[in-house]
Amino acid sequence: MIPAPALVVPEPAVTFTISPETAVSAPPAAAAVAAGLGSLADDGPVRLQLTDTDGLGPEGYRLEITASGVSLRAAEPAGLFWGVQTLRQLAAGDGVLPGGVIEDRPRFAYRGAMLDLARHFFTPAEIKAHVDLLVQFKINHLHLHLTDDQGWRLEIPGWPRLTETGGGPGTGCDGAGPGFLTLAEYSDVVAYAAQRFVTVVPEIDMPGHVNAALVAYPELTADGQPVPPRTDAEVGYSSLVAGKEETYAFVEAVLKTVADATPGPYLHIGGDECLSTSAEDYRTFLARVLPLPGKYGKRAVGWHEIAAADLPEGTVVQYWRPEEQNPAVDAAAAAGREVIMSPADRVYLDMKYDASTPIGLDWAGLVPVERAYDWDPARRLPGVPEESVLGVAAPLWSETLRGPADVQFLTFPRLPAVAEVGWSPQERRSWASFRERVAAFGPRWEAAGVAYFRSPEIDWP
Ligand code: TNX
Repeated sequence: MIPAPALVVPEPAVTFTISPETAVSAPPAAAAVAAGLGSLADDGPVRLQLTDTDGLGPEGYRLEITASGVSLRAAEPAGLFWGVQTLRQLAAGDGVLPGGVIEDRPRFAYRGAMLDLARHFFTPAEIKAHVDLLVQFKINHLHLHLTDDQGWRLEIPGWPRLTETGGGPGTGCDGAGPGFLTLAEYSDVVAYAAQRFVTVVPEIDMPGHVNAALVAYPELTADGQPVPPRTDAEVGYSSLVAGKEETYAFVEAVLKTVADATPGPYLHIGGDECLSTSAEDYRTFLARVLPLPGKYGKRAVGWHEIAAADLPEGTVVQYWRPEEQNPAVDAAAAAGREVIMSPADRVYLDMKYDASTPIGLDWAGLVPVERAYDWDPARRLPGVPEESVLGVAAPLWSETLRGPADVQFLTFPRLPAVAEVGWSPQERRSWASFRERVAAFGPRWEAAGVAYFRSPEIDWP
C-alpha cells in the first residue's frame, strides 16, 4: 500500500475476496465513489457508510475486512474515496483482501502535483488521465501552471490575443506543444478532478514569466513596443510594469475570470524569478495584486519569493528553492502564513533521476527516488514547523517534455514517494519499506500502459 496508512491492525488468518459481482452498498452521496468496486446494491458484504469516525477528519476513513465482508466508514465522501483507493490497492490482481483494520488519515491537508501546461501543452484528456493516476496515491490538489514566457494556455474573454498568439508552441523550437484550454474545457477538467476529490489550483504567473502576454498585448510592455515570441527555456527576462495602470486592469480581468471559473479555494499568482523586476517594483506590484484573490473569494498562493512582500492573511507560500535556509519564509511562517513544501532538490519531478535520464533538467541536482522519499517537510526549514506546513507538492515543469509518456516517466515512481511524504505519519515511513512496496506497482503500471521509470534503486519483479 502507498501511502502507508496511519494504523494497520492485521488479522492474519482472515481474507475476503472481492470481484465485479460482489454486492456493494453506499449512501447516495458516495455512489460514484463505490462505482467500479463491485455491483452497487441496497445491501451487500461490502458496505460504505458516512458516519462519525471519531476524529479521523474530513479525509480519514476506517476500513475493516473480515471473512464475511468489508466495512468502510468515513465522515465525508472524500474519506470514502481515499478508503476505496486503499481497497483497490489491496485487491490488485486477485481480489483477495487481507483481514484486519485500517484507521487512516492524512498528515497534511495539501498533497499536490503540478503540471506545466505553458512550456508544453497537455490536452484535457491527457490531464484527466493524469488525475486518474494521481488519485490512486491520495493526491488531492492539481496545480496547473497555465501561463509562462512561452505560452498562455487559458482562454480569457475580452483578451483573445492571449490564446491566439500565446497558444502557440512551447519550448524546444520544434513547434511542439501548442494549444490552450477554453474556459469550458478548463471547467470540465476542474469538475472531473472535483469528482475525484482533487482541487484544481490555477496559476497565472506574474509579474515575471509573462513574455507570452507581452507578445499578445504590446501595450503591457514598458515602452509599448512589441516583443518577439520565445520558445527557449531562459527565465527571468520578462516583467509586467509595476508603474502602469494598464497592468492592473489586465491582471484584475484575468484573476477575476480565473477565480470565477474555479470552485476551489486557491488562486496561485506565481511571483517567481522576477529577475528583471526591481525589488521596489516587485513589492509595489504585489501590494496591488496579492489582495485580488481575496477580493474574489480565494486565498492567494505564490512561489516563496512573495515572502519579500507584505502577505495578506491567508496567503500561502510555496517554497521551492533547494537552499536549506530562507529567513523570509521563516518570517512568513512566524507571522502565521502557511507553507507548501516543494524543495526542488527533493520533489521537482522535472529533475533527472540519474545522469543517464534522457529527459529533464539537473539545475537542482539529480533526484533519485530515495531523495524524493527520505525527508521530512516539517524539518526542512528551521522556522517552518509542522503547524505551518499546509502540505507538500511536486511540480513537473515541461521544458523537456513532449507527451504523456514523458510525464509518466518522470512522475512514477517519484510521485508515489512524495504522496507518502504528504500522507503518512513520519514515524510510519522508511525507505526500506517504501522501496519494497513500490516494486509491486511495476507490473500494475505495465498492465495499465503507464511509462514508469524502472529505477535501479528498486527490485522490480
Ligand atoms: C524554475 S521553480 C522555475 C520554472 C522552471 C523550472 C525548471 C520555479 C518557481 N520557476 O520557471 O520551469 O525552474 O526546473
